[in-house]
Amino acid sequence: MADLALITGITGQDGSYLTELLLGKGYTVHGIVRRTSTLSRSRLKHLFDNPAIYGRQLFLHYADLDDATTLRRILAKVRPQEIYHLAGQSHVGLSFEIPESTCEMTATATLRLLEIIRDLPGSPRCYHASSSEVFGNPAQVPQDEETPFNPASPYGCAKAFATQMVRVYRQAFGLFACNGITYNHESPRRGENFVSRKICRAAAAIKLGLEKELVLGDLTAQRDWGDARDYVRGMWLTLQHGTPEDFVFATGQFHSVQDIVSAAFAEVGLNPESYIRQDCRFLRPAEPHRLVGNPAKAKRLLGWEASTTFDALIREMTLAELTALAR
Ligand code: G4F
Repeated sequence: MADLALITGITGQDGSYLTELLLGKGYTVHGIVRRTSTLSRSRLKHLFDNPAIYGRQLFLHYADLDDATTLRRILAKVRPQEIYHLAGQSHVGLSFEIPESTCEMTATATLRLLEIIRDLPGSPRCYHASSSEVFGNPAQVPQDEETPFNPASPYGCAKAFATQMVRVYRQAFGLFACNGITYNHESPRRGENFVSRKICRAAAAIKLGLEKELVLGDLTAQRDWGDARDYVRGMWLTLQHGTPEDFVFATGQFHSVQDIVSAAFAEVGLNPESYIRQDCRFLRPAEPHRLVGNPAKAKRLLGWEASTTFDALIREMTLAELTALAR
């Protein structure tokens, strides 16, 4: 029987790359999508437009994460062997504005899904997209799978709850449920309101004379930035491992927002100082510090390693923006 996977959040950056990875491995892929008034599925358009894939190897189902009845019905019908739970409100800054719905979509929805999986026959394997934000302001640098949670945002709290619930359901009910604790991961498909894409897009737009300035928040903020395609490979490897375990996926290296600015503007041959303006609108009420991951366990047990350098990633993203905007 062909491998069968179900992805929540299939239309996002990670969902789209994971879909391509699984289809390439011969999987049949089912995705859960929210009904929206616009068709915001550009990341998967090339697959929907391919009649050899869409409706044959790739299927979509409408459901909201707060609709347990529909989720239960879809999972019972599809009977996936692997479930990748990637959906949720993923913007940390926004979670300070909409904390309740962030907790509903990120924390409670994960618990809801675990409850449904608990009742499913066939014990599907489940990957939960956890986040470095669970560590918030961590007591240790770098962080690993044993580092205590200390979230600094509503989003981080919601992810900490969901991550711990995955652990509880694994221990209490024997589910093959795993957390991938991923650090920031970027690509040309990153959403435009995340800082890496925002900067690369602005550098390209300013170069082409389409925009005049780039308005940012904290330029000194540091993160461990990697390539999203490496991280979806980690998701798949997590569910192929013999035992259900949690893994940290990270590069192990810090870079600042200013480093992204410098790399992107260097790529288009401009001096960023002439174009950058800081605005407190983009500052967050609280900012995590010293978030950098130790991926040693993933390397040892899964053979996983980050394959792209920070500079190569920002270069690729900036060139992709130049190409898209020039079109
Ligand atoms: O790109 P960001 O919005 O990513 P953030 O908040 O670190 O969260 C991302 O990574 C997490 C870890 O994997 C995920 F859990 C989460 O879902 C998401 O994918 O911001 C990065 C840094 C922050 O310190 C922010 O304050 O950039 C700083 N920043 C400075 N100016 C800005 C801006 N961030 C945004 N989005 N926009 C700005 O203008």
